[in-house]
This record gives sequence, C-alpha cells and structure tokens, in this order.
Amino acid sequence: MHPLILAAAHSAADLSEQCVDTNTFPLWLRVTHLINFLFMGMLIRSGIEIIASHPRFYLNDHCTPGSEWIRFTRDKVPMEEGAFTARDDQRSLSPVIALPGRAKIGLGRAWHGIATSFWMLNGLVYVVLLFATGAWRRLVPTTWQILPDAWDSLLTYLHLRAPSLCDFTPYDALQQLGYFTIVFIAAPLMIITGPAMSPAVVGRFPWYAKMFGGRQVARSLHFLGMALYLAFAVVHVGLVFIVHAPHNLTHIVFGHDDPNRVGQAYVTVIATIIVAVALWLAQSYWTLADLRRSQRILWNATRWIRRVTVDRLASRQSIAQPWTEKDISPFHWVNTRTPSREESPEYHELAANDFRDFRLEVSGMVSRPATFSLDELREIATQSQITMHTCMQGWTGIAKWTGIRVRDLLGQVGDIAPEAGWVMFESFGMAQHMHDGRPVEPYYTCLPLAMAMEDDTLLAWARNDEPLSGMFGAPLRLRCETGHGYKMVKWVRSVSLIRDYREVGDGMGGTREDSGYQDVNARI
Ligand SMILES: Nc1nc2c(c(=O)[nH]1)N[C@H]1C(S)=C(S)[C@@H](COP(=O)(O)O)O[C@H]1N2
Ligand SMILES: [Mo]
Repeated sequence: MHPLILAAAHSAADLSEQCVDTNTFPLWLRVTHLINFLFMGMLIRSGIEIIASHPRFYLNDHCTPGSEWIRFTRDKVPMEEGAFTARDDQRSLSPVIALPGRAKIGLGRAWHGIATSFWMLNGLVYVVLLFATGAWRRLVPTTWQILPDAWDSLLTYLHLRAPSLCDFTPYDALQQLGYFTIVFIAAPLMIITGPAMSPAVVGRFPWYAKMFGGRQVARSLHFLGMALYLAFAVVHVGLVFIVHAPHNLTHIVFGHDDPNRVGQAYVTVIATIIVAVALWLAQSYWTLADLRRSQRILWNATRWIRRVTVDRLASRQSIAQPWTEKDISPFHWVNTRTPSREESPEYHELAANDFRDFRLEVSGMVSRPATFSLDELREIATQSQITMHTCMQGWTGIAKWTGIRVRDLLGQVGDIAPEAGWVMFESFGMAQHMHDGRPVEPYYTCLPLAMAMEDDTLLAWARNDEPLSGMFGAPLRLRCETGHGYKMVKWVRSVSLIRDYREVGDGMGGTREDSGYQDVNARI
C-alpha cells in the first residue's frame, strides 16, 4: 500500500499509542473556520470574475502591453492606442468557476465587497478569540527551531510519508508555519493591498499606492495572495484527509479526538464541503437569474461600509501632484471606440470642422441655462492635472488632462436649484448594449453634485498637452478622479442639473450602471 494511505489507515491505531492528542478545538474555532471557508470561496470566485475582465498583471501603472509579468489570455495587444480596446480583452467565464460568471464584472465586484466585509468581521472575531483564549500559541512560532523542523517535515512529506502523530502537538512545524503564514501574513497582505484598488483611496492618498511600488504592484500582490490561498486550501484539505484523517476529522467536527465517531466525522465534513460548493454555485445562478434585482441587493449590501470609508474621500491629485510629466504613460488603454458615422452623424459633422461649431449645452435645474463653445470654455478657467486613470476592469494609465473644472462651469449658469442633487453628463457616443436588449442609447453618467464640485473634476479638452483625439473623447471628456473610469464620459455633449439619478435612464445612475450592473458610486 502507498505509505500515505498506510499512514492514514494506521492513524486510528496510532491514537491508542502514547501520542493521544489532548488538544481540543473549541467551538468558536470550528465555527469561524467554517465561515472563513465559505467566504474565502466567495472571494476567490468573485476575484476570478474580476480578473477575467482584464486578465493581465503588471508591475507598472502604465499597463503597457507586453509588460505583463503574467497573463491569462493569448491576445497580443498592438502598441497603437485604441487598436485593441480594454473591452475587447474581457473574457466570459462559466458560473461554475466565477461568481457570478458570464462577464458580469459589476456583480462580481459587488460580491467581492460583500464577502470582504463579512470575511474581515469573521477574521476579527477569530483573531480576538485567538489571543483572548491563548490559542495563538498554537499558531505563532516562538523559536527559530521552527524552520529546521518544518524542513524535516517537508522532507518527510516529499518522501510520501506522514509525520508521526506524536509530532502534532497540536501542529507539526510545517503545519504551524503554514497556518501562521496564512493567518498573520497572507490575510493582512490581502487587507492592505485591497484598498489600493480604489480610485478614491489613491486619489486622496496617492502615497498609499506608491507604498507598494504602484497600484499595479498592489494588484499583483493581491493576485499572488489569492493564488497562495487557493494552493493552501487544496493542500490543507488534501492533507486533512490523507494524514491522520480520523484524528483531524473528529477534531474538526467534535472538537476533540473521538476514535468511536470517525465515520460520523467523515460524513459531516464531506457533507459540509458539498453544501458549501452547492451554496457557491447557487450564488452564481441566483445572481444571474435576475440581474437588476441582484444589482440592487448586492450593491446595497456594501453601502454601509463605503459610507464610513471611501465616501469620505475627495481627490487631491491636482494639489498633491503625486505624478509628474515623466510619469505619463507612453501607452494608455482605450475603452470604447470613437462613435461611428452611423451612430452619430452629428458628431462626425462637428469633428470634420474641428469642433468649431460645437456648443456644450448646460441646462436643467439652473437659473441661466447656456451653451458654450470650446473657446468660450477656455476663457473661463483652465486647470491641468497629471492623474492616474483607474478602470474597474483593473488597468490604469497616467496622463495629463487639461480642461475646465465642472465647478467653474457651473458658476456660469446662475443659481443651482436647492433640490438639484446630481449632475448628468451625456455623450455623443452610444452604449455598447442595453440591459434589456433594446436599441442602444447614448452613453451617460450622473455624479453627485458634491463630486462634480471636487477640485479634480474636469471637462478636459486636452491630453498630454495635445487636443483630445477622437478615441480619448474629443471635444470634451469628463475627469472625476475619485471614481472609476466608467464615470468619465467621453464625447460629452451636454451637462444637466437634475434632482436625482433615479429619474433618468433606467434609474441606476449611468450607462455602466443601467446595463453593466455597476454601482452609481464608483469609488471602489
Ligand atoms: N461615451 C463613453 N464614455 C466612456 C465609455 C464609454 O463606453 N462611452 N467608457 C468609460 C470607461 S469604462 C473607461 S475605463 C474610460 C476609458 O477612457 P479612455 O478610453 O480614455 O482610456 O472611458 C469611459 N468613458
Ligand atoms: Mo472602465
């Protein structure tokens, strides 16, 4: 018989030897362990959904094609900006693998937020109890002897032998080192790299991303952490069943060794794993069954945590000037091509004449609605800022944007009605598809008035000191640096003050919200 299987078969006998393990697993330990397992599964599955929308990892914030250190797509991206768009890169995965699957990154991101909140809450309870009960001594190595011992243990496994049960007091050295790494190194790494993905956090505290060597390094570390968790989970579950299984399983289920109830322990653990997998799959299919309902429920569930964190942050990049001319990306990803002649004959007519006849319409709940030519806008006020664009798909790019602050623009149209709470920006460009399959409508987004009034919210007419080219949004494109890219409407034709975003479009806050199931609040 195989030595490992032999070890497993004999471990029941081992228990009757002198190495009976008197350690117990208290109930709190077993319960938090189970909850952790459920949420880790959700985090990994929704993480996979997010990765699928830009399956490339970089160590530079320019995301230059070809500079990936790892990618999960064969598509080669030409260095010509806009030839291959970020949207072309998106992959659709099966709901069996990803949460929810089928390229629903908006809902995947919502699930990731929910799972993060509960996983952290559970982790907090676990760590507090770990220290309160003294159980930390089982995990935290207290001598350097752990290293040679773990090495010996590894060699034992590599020879396909199991360490004797006597070495599990309660954990053998390798196991202790593994658990310590997962709990005290990998988990904190995931918790600190996560916020570096948020454009609101980076907009307000650019040093936070820089601390890791950039936002893409943080994203790569977050990915490596996930890979470590996945590998750990497979090896850990595998070893639980291979090495001294009766001992392990009765501990997990009953809290202590119980050679008389091994069968019951097996059934309980296997049934629990089956139920967890079924639950993960059910989450995907429930999410996909009614996308709008899922969008409302899932994003609402993350609202409370955003309210006490990212909602308080406004971008200060134009003041702090974290990036300089030399940081500007040589290649900037493009999402969505210039509107075609069929989509917008009007746009093409204006473009043909270099937008000399273009007039930006500013209207809605203001006392003096008006229209402005590009020259008129330039005369009102100009601001330049070098900022990092963050697309929720995962890529970033640094550019210098020049334009008029939305705040200065709104200063030109009289009084804003006190009931006006939102600013809507409409585009000449079209949505790619609509939620219910109806003919495509113009792209738009709504910003809360406060966000529109932030120092770094611009209608830009230039990128890197050149007039905007078509694909980057000529004649005007929105920049709101605390939000993800989907808020930054390109080819802007009009600005209007409205009471509430629920009164326009499908009522979700913009095109990517209506038809991509993102949230109106794009700060994370
Ligand atoms: N009109 C319009 N504006 C848009 C989009 C769009 O599809 N249509 N996509 C948005 C998204 S998701 C991103 S990430 C940015 C990309 O900006 P870039 O192409 O200038 O890099 O544009 C935003 N503005
Ligand atoms: Mo985006």
